[in-house]
Amino acid sequence: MALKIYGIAASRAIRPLWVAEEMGLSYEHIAQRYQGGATHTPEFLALNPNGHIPVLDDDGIIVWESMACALYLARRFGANQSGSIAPHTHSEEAQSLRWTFWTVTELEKDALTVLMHRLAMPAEQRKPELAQAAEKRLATPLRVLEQHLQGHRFMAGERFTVADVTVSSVVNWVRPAAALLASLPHTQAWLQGCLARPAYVRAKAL
Ligand SMILES: N[C@@H](CCC(=O)N[C@@H](CS)C(=O)NCC(=O)O)C(=O)O
Repeated sequence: MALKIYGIAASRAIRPLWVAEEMGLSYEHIAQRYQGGATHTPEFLALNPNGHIPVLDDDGIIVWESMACALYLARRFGANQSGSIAPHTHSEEAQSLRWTFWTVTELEKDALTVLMHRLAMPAEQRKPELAQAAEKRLATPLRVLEQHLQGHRFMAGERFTVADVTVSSVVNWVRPAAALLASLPHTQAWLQGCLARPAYVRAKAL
C-alpha cells in the first residue's frame, strides 16, 4: 500500500488518522507507540529525526508534524473532489491554515497541560495549580473561537473541513476543564458534533 500512517490513535496521530477516515483513503496503519523511547530507535529516527509520532509515508514522501500531516492529506487527496474535507476555495484554504496555526500557537501547549494535569497523569503526579493557570490563559483564545462559532457552524467555510479536525483535536484536550467549556456553549456544541462523526469514532478505535 502506498500510503502509511505511523502512530497510535491515542496520540497526535489521531489527526491524520481522522482525516484519512473522513476521506475514505486506503492506507496502512502502523500502530507505532511512543512510550518508553519507542520512537527513538535508529529505524524510527530515520523517518522522523525528532523521534515523534505521527509520520506519514506517501510513497516515499515523508511528512511529520501532525497538523502538516492532516493538511497534507486533505490537499493531496481531496483538492479536486467536491464534498471532500479539503479546502476548495482560496478563502477556505486561508481560514484552514489560519485556524490550524492559531491552534498550535495559541492553544496546544496550555490544552495539553489541562489534559495532563486534570486527567492523563497518575493522580499523585498531577498539579492542579498548573491546570488552573493554563485554563486561565486559555480563556482568552477560546473566547475568540467562541465568537467565531457564534456566527459560523464550522471553522472554514460552511461545511466540515480539515480545519475542524485540526482545531477540535486540540480543543478536545480541554474537556477535563468542564467549567471552562461550559462557559463556551457554541464551542461545546461544535466539539460534540466533531467528536460524534463516524470517521472520528473509527479513527479513535484504531
Ligand atoms: N509537534 C509534534 C509533536 C509530536 C509529539 O510530541 N508526539 C508525541 C506523541 S503525541 C511523541 O511522539 N512523543 C514521543 C517522544 O517525544 O519521545 C506534532 O504535532 O506532530
